[in-house]
Amino acid sequence: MGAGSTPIQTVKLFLCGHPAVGKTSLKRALSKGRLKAILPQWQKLRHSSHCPTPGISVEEKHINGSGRFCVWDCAGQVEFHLTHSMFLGGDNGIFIIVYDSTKSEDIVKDRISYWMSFIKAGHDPSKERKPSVMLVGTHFDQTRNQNFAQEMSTNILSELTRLFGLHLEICQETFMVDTRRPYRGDMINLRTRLGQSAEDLRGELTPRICDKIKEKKSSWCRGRYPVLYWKEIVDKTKLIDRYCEEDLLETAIDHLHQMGELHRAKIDGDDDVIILDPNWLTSAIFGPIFAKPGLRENYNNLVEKQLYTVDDIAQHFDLEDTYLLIQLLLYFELAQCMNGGFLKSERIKLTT
Ligand SMILES: Nc1nc2c(ncn2[C@@H]2O[C@H](COP(=O)(O)OP(=O)(O)O)[C@@H](O)[C@H]2O)c(=O)[nH]1
Ligand SMILES: [Mg+2]
Repeated sequence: MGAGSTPIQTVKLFLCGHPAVGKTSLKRALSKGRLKAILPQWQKLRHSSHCPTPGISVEEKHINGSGRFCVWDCAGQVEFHLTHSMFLGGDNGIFIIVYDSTKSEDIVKDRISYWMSFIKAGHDPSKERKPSVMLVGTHFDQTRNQNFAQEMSTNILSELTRLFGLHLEICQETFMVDTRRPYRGDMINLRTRLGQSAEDLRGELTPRICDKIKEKKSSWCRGRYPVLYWKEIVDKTKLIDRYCEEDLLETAIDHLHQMGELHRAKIDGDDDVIILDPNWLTSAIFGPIFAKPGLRENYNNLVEKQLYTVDDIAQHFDLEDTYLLIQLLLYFELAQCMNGGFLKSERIKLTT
């Protein structure tokens, strides 16, 4: 790549774990600046109640002392695990598996090994780099005996390293935190360690055009969706760099896909679809469709049906291009068309 390339600046950070263990709280704590952490607004947030994340929320965050990250906060609810598996691939991310350290050793071990299997399954073994995994125990402030909790986490770490060490690069430190205190105890070690792991990834090179695409992509869209077909992205890129050949663009888009900046869906027999904002897809589309009733309250959801018509879907999402949405649902294997097409009379089954 040489002169046309720059080092990776933003590293992908996945927060995985069961519901209500403290993933979103950890994200907030990590991205909190030292000063802000003592302001009254933050003190209020510290006592916030649990509000489940639908789908995956993707946000770019600066973590004090560790650099820039694209943080993927994954919903813990089982119904979302299918969609997670499509995004969790990639060999250039760091995975933090969050667990509640007040739970019993058996429960914690079971849950962590569930997520490790999940990460392992999503990884392409032909890739040289193993996924980096760190374990973070939350609610440390609420454990009855902190020495006991610490010992438990060390045991679990060594047992799971024996089981998964061949496939995952598991950090050999344990981090026991109270997410409501962003600069206490192991939160500081966690930032440092995260910074070191990210540094290894930041050394890699990406084509320079990636930065320009990243800068522009929020202004690119198809109607109201942050989505383009391949042909459209070729045209748009020519406008920002007329010398950018299509094969360099291929490399750039694959890089941005790997980084989680966008998602390239290779559609059989049709032009590829580039989702410029993966957050839109997971939180605005998949989240509301696949959330269970308890999580759905905040959304104007689809009435539960066995089969949906194209009109049901069009009305629900108020989308001008229902065809594209259905194409994406089919691509992610989240829907099946019963008549095999996109006719008005089509009946669609959602894989909920
Ligand atoms: N005491 C204590 N409460 C926590 C801690 N981490 C999270 N919580 C609380 O646990 C609940 C669930 O946290 P949340 O971040 O929403 O969990 P998520 O579903 O994994 O994203 C919230 O009420 C948090 O305030 C912690 O380390 N200590
Ligand atoms: Mg959450």
